[in-house]
Amino acid sequence: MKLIISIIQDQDFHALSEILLEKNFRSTRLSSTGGFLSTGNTTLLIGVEATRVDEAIGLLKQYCHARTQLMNAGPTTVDFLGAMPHYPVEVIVGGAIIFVLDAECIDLEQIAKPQSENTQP
Ligand code: 2BA
Repeated sequence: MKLIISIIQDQDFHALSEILLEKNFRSTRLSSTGGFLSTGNTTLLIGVEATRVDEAIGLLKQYCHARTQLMNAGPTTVDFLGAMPHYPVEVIVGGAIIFVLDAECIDLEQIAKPQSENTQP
């Protein structure tokens, strides 16, 4: 089993989650924040059989798009003298950042006995 961790832009989540459901992939969405831009993004956890990793990555590539985002560059030495305003810099974000990890899945729901069978007589 593999665990795909993918960081995507919030705007791509809706269409991607629909196709993942349609293709019978299970996923969990985490709200996350990029370390560089400090803006919100989405981290998806997708547990999948090793044989379906390529298919899942194909969907991520197809449904997650690169976009440009403007960020204000930090102050320069000249800024401190009040001579130059901050200037916007274009940053290309996405499509999807993808990590694939080996994983074991322990489904407690399936191995635990029902509550009534565990109670003392
Ligand atoms: P952020 O860290 O907010 O980065 C947003 C975009 O800023 C990045 O897009 C990249 O184009 C640029 N960027 C990031 N760090 C930079 C730096 N030190 N210098 C110049 N430009 C920089 P993506 O590469 O598509 O990344 C999108 C988001 O995916 C990132 O948001 C971060 O949340 C995550 N990410 C990317 N690479 C990662 C990694 N190696 N490990 C963990 N998370 C990662």
